[in-house]
Amino acid sequence: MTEDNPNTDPEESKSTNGGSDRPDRRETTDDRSDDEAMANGGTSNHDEDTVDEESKRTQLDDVRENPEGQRLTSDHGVKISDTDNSLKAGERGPTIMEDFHFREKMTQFDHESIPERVVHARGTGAHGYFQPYDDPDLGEYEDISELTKASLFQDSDQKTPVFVRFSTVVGSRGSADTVRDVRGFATKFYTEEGNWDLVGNNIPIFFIQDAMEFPDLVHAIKPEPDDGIPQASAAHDTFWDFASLKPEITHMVMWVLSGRALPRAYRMMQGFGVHTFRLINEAGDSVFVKFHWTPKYGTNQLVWDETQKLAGKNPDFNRQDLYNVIEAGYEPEWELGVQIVEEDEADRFDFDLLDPTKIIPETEVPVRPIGKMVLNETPDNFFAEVEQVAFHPGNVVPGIDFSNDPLLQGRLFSYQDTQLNRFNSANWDEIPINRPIAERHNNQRAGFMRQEINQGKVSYKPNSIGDDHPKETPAAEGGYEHHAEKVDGHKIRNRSDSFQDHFTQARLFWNSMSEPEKENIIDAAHFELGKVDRMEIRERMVYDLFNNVDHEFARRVADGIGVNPPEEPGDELPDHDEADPSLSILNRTPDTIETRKVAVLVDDGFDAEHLETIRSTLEDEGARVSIVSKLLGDKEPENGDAIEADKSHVTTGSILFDAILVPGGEEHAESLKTQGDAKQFLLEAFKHKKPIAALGAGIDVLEAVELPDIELADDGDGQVSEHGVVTNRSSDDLAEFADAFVEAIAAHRHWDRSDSEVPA
Ligand code: HDE
Repeated sequence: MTEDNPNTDPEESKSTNGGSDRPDRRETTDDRSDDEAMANGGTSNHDEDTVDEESKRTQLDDVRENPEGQRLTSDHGVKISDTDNSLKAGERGPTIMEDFHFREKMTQFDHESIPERVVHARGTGAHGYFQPYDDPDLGEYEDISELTKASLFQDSDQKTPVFVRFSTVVGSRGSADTVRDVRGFATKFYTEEGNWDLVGNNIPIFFIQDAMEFPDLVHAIKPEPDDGIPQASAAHDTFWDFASLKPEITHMVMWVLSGRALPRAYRMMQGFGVHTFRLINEAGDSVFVKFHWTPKYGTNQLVWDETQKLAGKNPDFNRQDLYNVIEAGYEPEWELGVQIVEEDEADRFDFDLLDPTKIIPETEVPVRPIGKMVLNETPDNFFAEVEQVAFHPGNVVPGIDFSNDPLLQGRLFSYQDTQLNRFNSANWDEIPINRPIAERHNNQRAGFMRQEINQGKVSYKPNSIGDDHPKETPAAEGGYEHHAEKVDGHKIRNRSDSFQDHFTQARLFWNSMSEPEKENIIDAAHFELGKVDRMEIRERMVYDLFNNVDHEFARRVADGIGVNPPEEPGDELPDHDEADPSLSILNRTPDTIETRKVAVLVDDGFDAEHLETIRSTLEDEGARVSIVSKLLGDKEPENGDAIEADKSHVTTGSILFDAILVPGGEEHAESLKTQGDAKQFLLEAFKHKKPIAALGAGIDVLEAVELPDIELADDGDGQVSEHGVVTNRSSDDLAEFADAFVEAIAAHRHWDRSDSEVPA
């Protein structure tokens, strides 16, 4: 199995077939008859009746290229006899202009890159499908069709293909994955009625309320314009200067300082549509909706020290995780949920549904699960799929519509525009990854890199020559019609009074955090603001923003950044102590260890029975187990067969694992006790709150590193389990021991440890 190491040998995970171990998918489409292709107007290989999970794959198959067993050719199909030497006038002479192969090879290379996304430049993606639940519990609504006519939600037997791209926001394409940042969560649904792009984030709110502020926000948070520093980080003066002058940012800042901005994996984070959208049913009735993605593997975070070390040890940590997990056969899954608010109920909240800096608390409106999304296929080609996928919140299908959220309204312009910059053509929607499986027929023509060959004489409407085709479709037959909302107002450049409360929900978020989460937020503020040079910016953050969220919080932040703690609570401190349990990550850890990574520290002389028994339980539960040793090669146990180490200390580290096991065996334990790397592995895992288990003499290694305030099992104690450290001197009941370890891993992190004196 390949592990999360940047130096992974590609040979480990790929075999033949042009470096790919998947079937040559081109074969499947070659069977398609010409008639079929013609019937689809040459634009799609599917008609509406055949849209299913495979539809998008089959369409992509047409353009896959596989070099296995093939000859090298030019771009124009001419076989090449030598691709190492340019054509020269004499052996040591100058290169000749006529060398078309040299010119083509070099020109193609010179033009290989396209502009990176202005935000969300770094990401990764995967294919999968969405499937509605049969008979979801919709509360007062009988059926999903009462809420929306969108066809992808109607039939629980229908799987709609999706492509999802996850991303960081601030860093450039080559930056590290584990920085403190919001994560993008963008889903393209290839529905039979056209593409729907749900372009969301892993945090349910945003920094600003109006699209007009976006360029300022992004300029403030990106590297500073004079020195281009820092990369992929908010910890610098310009971001906090902007923030300290924009109280509307307070709620988002609380989320960004929390563990939400340090996801353990893309498959372990929630996703949100953020804005209020509309659902529209057949009768044309509208309800407001917020979209939620809830991960099957739970919402889990990394700890700060770990993220910083990962950024060096494996900057591709999240990207590689998603790839490896899917390649290993796991299927990351999310539940799609909706919060529904009737139009005439919209005024009952003490915030504005159109304000993107607000959530609808789950204590007020429940999230109703309506379907699931499964990711089950990695891309074949990073550039063609992940880099070229282009999202646009304006891509909606009948049954889904917009609200007047001024941030959303601005996005409806920006995404189309940014794609023109990235692709240099309005034809970006024809690229295979962006092309719908629904048929396309219109009079939009030509332009750079046009792929379609539009037949016929007419490219205008109305026309009589082509019988007025392609014809419009009335709403009753599936044509998109915008919701006929009544709008009446003066033309003004203003912010609604209903957008002015910036602290009530920031306080709700703070109140909803567990004590360790609160400490994480304070530590994060100490880091972020500790890097701000200008004292007045630090002071404004404490006095004008944090002191209006919680007085004690503001004082604790002030203490760590050289600011005088405020004496009194802020003038705008909300008078409430409400909390919403759904906001705490700690309430979102499911009872499963599927996909978790466990390192077993071994050296010669380990107890093979320990290792094999625990390993088989962990693997039965879906965990991934790696043998880690000082050096690679075979390790001889005191009993049983030798095993091969998967990783050595130089090629891995505790930060790449979720849990650690030290089996028994006298000689092996004695050796581990003398290895600084092994001791560091344990101390660091302990400091990062990870579950640790040791058996027999393996406990001696834990004793040697002196874990503070942890009772370890002694002879006759039986099993001892404390703060996620599970130990047993005896091998009498290994099954019980394995179960206790599984339970400790399922808890993910053990926040109740006192580890401040651990040096790691
Ligand atoms: Fe984006 N955003 N955004 N954004 N956004 C882009 O589009 C923009 C916002 C989000 O994986 C850009 O194709 C404006 C909120 C994701 O390809 C650009 C505003 C949310 C992605 C753009 C916002 C998002 C983007 C850059 C304020 C969560 C990555 C490249 C009005 C609901 C999609 C691109 C991918 C990307 C503009 C705010 C999510 C420039 C103007 C709020 C996940 O068009």
